[in-house]
Amino acid sequence: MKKKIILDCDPGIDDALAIALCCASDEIELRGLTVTHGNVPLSQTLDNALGLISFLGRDVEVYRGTTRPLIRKPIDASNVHGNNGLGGVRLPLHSRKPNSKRAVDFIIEEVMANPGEISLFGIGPLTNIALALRMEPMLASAVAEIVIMGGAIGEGNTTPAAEFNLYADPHAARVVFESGRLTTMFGLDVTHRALATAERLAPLKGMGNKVADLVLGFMESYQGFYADTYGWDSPAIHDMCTIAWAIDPSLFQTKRMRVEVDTNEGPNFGRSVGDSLLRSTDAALIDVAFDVDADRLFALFAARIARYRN
Ligand SMILES: [Ca+2]
Repeated sequence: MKKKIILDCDPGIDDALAIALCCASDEIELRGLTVTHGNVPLSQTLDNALGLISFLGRDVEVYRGTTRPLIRKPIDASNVHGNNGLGGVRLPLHSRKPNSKRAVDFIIEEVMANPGEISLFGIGPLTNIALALRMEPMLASAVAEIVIMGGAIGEGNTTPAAEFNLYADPHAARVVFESGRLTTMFGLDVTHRALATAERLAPLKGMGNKVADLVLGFMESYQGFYADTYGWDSPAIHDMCTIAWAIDPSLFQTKRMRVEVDTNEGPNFGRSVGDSLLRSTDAALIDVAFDVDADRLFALFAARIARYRN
């Protein structure tokens, strides 16, 4: 049976890879893209989502989400993703418009109309999902699962303690972690093991399709940040891990942990604190991904990108 997904995103280079994989995979029924502020401001993430769906030639509705976090001051990651959120790579002009329904209303209506069937995948700051959980108290019991790219049990990337998606809205993340429906977390512990090396990207070269060429353009621009920050030859493709897992969970190893989000302002603001010994009985009990068969993940990705036709 197909997994029915609402993808809440902030494209974002790695979001773009996740969307491209999602739209080429018949294991997934993408019910809609809801867009949030995040890597760049909402006006840009929304336009990127619309431009990507148009470029991929898919008939998926895009919903406008929140422009700001719940409480904290807005931040972005344009230092990683460039001012346009796509590493300066330009998508062709498009005429797509967002659906007139708000993202939070769409999430609530779609989940409540299909109880137990819809998975919410959050691959940006979790503001939209948190607001939906607060607006509709029955949402948590009606959603099939919530899966996120976010957090880090180990070191963060935006601060030493915090990963970007959680740091960009720690209060929203806390609402999601405390909802009882977060099942699986793909944090830096695993996404930093999914690096787009030259060998893993090689099948995309000469594929002769425009989506493969777009991905290679993204990776080239993305590479600079990883070289400058970490001294790595290859960038991480964070968000794409969630969709790869939805297609083939055997790519990943997970560990059941209790995890909570620190919302105290200070050095641990936005940190996801993991407890592998399950001592903190109030914290969310979730599966934390910590390893991936990255060669097989990229083989899957390349095979799916090959399905696009110019
Ligand atoms: Ca993202």
